[in-house]
Amino acid sequence: MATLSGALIGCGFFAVNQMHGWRDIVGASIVAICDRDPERLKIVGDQFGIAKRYTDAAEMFASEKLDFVDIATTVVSHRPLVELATANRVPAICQKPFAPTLADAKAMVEACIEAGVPLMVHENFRWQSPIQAVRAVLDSGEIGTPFFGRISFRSAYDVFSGQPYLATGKRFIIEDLGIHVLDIARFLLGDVSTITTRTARINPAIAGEDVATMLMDHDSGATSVVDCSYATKLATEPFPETLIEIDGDAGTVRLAQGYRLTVTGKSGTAVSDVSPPLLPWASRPWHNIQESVVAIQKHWVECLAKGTEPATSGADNLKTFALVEAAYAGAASRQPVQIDALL
Ligand code: NAD
Ligand code: 89Y
Repeated sequence: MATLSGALIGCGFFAVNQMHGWRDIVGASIVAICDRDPERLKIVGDQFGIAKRYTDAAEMFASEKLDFVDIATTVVSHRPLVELATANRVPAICQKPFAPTLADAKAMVEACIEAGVPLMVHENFRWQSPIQAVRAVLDSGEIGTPFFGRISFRSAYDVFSGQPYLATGKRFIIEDLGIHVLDIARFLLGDVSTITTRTARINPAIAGEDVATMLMDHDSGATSVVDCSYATKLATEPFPETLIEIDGDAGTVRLAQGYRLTVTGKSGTAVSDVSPPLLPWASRPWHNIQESVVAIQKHWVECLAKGTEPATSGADNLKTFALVEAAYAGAASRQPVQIDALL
């Protein structure tokens, strides 16, 4: 397989994981990087030995012959950068949250479809190996047909020191973290018809909500609760583990803190350790997320090679993003929100 030439835009806090990921992947390599901040450009360029460096993305597209671009900037720049990639006919990966609004996200998907340019949202949480292990249990039929799920992320980890912008936005936990947990709910239980949401802000030092509880009806008939908090102090800090409970008509699956998977089903009860591997460049507790970065980037390279649609394509991610918009609307109105009406 020929090696794909990629470029990365946005050399900030999280992009370093993506750069490590690209270094681990056969079949793709990063040939150029871009950041409007020369200091970040130098840090990442020097760390990963990338000579071609740009402070302007348009200039990079004009100068480089690229097979794909990996957009790792924060949300406000996602639409202009995806549109720039599309105008240059370069397949694009875009970090989450996909866009500031669902209308922007739809326009981005439309632009890529019209230009015939592949687009994947870097929605990596469903690629975490413990989450994939839960999905494999469901696929095995061991617990039968799911009728209930709880997908839970509760922590008091200080995410603000690494990502200070998270403390200042009017929206916080649903847009930043809940988006992943909602996507996991879709991944495990299927698409959603209705969502009911309650939010709270417990930490007085931040602008947005840091607690969200969402009740969802899935098209399959299952009901789920997605609950997220960055205001939950626990004896052992679980960051960044997503805990999962799914009840099926033939059994149950539980992903508990410490990556302990318990399956009770047609063949009895089995307990296993589904801890993610600690990659050589990774560091605890982020290793779970870091491994999923490699997995989703590998998936992208495979999809480009085969000409198939990525699991978290732009079009797919509209359904996750609609849940985010619906959650905020429903938290404000205190009414259930129908998802189909938004799509
Ligand atoms: P950051 O602020 O540390 O880095 C963003 C970088 O992009 C900055 O260096 C900035 O100068 C650069 N930039 C912004 N606009 C640009 C433009 N138009 N052209 C060139 N460079 C530009 O942010 P971060 O914490 O690394 O987050 C980046 C994105 O990654 C966010 O959307 C965040 O939600 C997401 N993120 C995802 C995960 C995950 O697990 N998927 C985890 C953390 C962060
Ligand atoms: O930005 C968030 C994400 O995507 O994963 C965890 C995080 O870094 C903080 O909530």
